[in-house]
Amino acid sequence: MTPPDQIAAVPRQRVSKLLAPWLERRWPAVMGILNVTPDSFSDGGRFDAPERALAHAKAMIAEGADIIDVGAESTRPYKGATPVDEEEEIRRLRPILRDVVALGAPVSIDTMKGNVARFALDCGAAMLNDVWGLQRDPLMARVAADAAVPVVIMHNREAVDPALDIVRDMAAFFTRSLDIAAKAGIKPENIILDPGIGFGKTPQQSMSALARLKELEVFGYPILVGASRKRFIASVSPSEPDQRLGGSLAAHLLAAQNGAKFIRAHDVAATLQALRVACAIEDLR
Ligand code: HH2
Repeated sequence: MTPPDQIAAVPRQRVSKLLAPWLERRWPAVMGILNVTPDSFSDGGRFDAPERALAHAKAMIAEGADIIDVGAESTRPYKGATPVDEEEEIRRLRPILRDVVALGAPVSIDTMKGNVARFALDCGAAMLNDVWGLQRDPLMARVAADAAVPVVIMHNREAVDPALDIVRDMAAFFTRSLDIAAKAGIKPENIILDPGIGFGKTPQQSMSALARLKELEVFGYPILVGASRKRFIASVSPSEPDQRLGGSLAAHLLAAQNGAKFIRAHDVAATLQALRVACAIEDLR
């Protein structure tokens, strides 16, 4: 796949200070998931009490998480989450965010809303993660540009279309997002692309995206993959979300082998161990 003309691959002469050590490392950075929601698909309601949220963040950092990704609105890739307004999202974040930041690991905020992103940055968040790739709220790109922090641009679709070539669809989506980013003044070294496993995709399309991950390299940006506990795993091996560790590890190892530099995962210790062991073996080739 070739990138469309107007977004010729960006050589990263400049590298974000925050991202540089992870981009140079042999195995990907692991982003531990902290959902302070009542309804997330695999852990909804487990960490919405502030003390439990903080304890979970602490545990993930102790397990080696490089980044903590905090989300206060479930995006439920397949079941149709209840959307919440920005006041509710901020109300869920307010009691915990500064305390999570104080633990010392860089914090990313998983939101599609500019005002929530701004609130999180004011609390010390170091990164933005937008599951609508800057295309939902026009304020997001401006907030990201002003703060000059890394931003994850994730592919998403309103509706599933099994007939689509999903990687082609991603190319068109990323072209729009990158155009928005450029116009807002987001620096290329702050951009990370994400195929959005499970979002607006059939299980087959999620697996195609993983199989063809290398095709996204033409854009010239680091890739993040979040396959943790997602439904495509159950399409191969029927299981509930909390029984999908094996499938998550398989998908994340293949993603790492295909160039992913960031892995978003619920199970930090197991994910890091798998990545490091695979890397140690590959080093002996
Ligand atoms: N997946 C989820 C949420 N945010 N962000 C990125 N960049 N990539 C992903 O694949 C991704 C994401 C869905 O997982 P989870 O947070 O566990 O569930 P929920 O959205 O129901 O809270």
